[in-house]
Amino acid sequence: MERTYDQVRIFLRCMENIMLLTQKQLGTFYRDGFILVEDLFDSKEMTVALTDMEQIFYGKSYVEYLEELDNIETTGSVEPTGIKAVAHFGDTEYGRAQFPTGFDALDRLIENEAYLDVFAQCLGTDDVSYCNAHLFMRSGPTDKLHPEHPWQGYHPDHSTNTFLPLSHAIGSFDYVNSAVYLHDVDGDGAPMHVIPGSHRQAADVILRMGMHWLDDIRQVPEFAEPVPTSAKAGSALFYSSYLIHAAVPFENKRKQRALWTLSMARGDTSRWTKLSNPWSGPEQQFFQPFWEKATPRVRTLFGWPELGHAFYTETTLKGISQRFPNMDLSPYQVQNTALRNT
Ligand SMILES: O=C(O)CCC(=O)C(=O)O
Ligand SMILES: [Fe+2]
Repeated sequence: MERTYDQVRIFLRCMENIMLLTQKQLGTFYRDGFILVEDLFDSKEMTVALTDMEQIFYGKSYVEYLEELDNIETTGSVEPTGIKAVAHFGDTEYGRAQFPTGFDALDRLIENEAYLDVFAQCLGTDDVSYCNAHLFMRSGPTDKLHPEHPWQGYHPDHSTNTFLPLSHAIGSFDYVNSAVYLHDVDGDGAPMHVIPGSHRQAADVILRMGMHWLDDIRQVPEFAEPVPTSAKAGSALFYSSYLIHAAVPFENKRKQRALWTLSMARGDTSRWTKLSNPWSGPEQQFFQPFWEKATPRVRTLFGWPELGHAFYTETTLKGISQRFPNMDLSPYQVQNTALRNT
């Protein structure tokens, strides 16, 4: 019911505001699992934001950083001089990459109404919940984020914000990631590569391959060809947290790639979809065995969907047992069967 009401309201807003996605664009987002939307942000705004982002990552402008690098290389000895790698998205010696950074030109990007409207459209609801945002810098001269071969490094980003596995229920249990382009990202500037439609295939492929980071997409014949997400400054990319994608190397190593990124979920999944949960990172070694033994009621205290929740299906239960091999999942199965029989 609620979803239908949301859709009608979004449709009405669509008629008032041309910045919103058309039904056709929204269809593309559902079909492909991603969409690039141009001109959501003003180019002057992007330039100011980029200047601040460069300060945070380099302590100076990128042009000055490159000049310094060139000087090191020409005045250095015969042996290549070691240069410090620039961080991708962690905090740096010059500033904070995690939201809020303390720089208005970066932090206030989240207040763009058209951007938030498109986010709500992609999520299919106005009940939108913040997961995390951060600055994502890739710096050509020192970048090592990409895998060695073009068939490697493919993965979904889903686990950044949840301890639960992927499901088939796209539009309910995935969330939406977004990147705002602070400058043009051309083909030679390491645009992220995405596999159109893979958000629908990901749950099964990950179960079949038994891993979240796929070693070799050539072993997944059902995948479409990866495509680059090149776009102009002021554009934003929106993609499902189930979409399979990878980093590629810079063809032009003098370029940088500066993105402002934000992930948001549907409010009704927000208890188990948000960043910095105590169950990830070093805490996981304690939470995993604890949850494996806990009752479903206690798991729910920590955000797990309650018994009988539509999240629990054959696919997600298999995914849960991959992550929590010692968990007795029979209560979830029994409940599901009981529900199906009523
Ligand atoms: O930067 C890219 O192009 C992709 C990186 C990525 O997928 C990740 O860090 O999760
Ligand atoms: Fe990723």
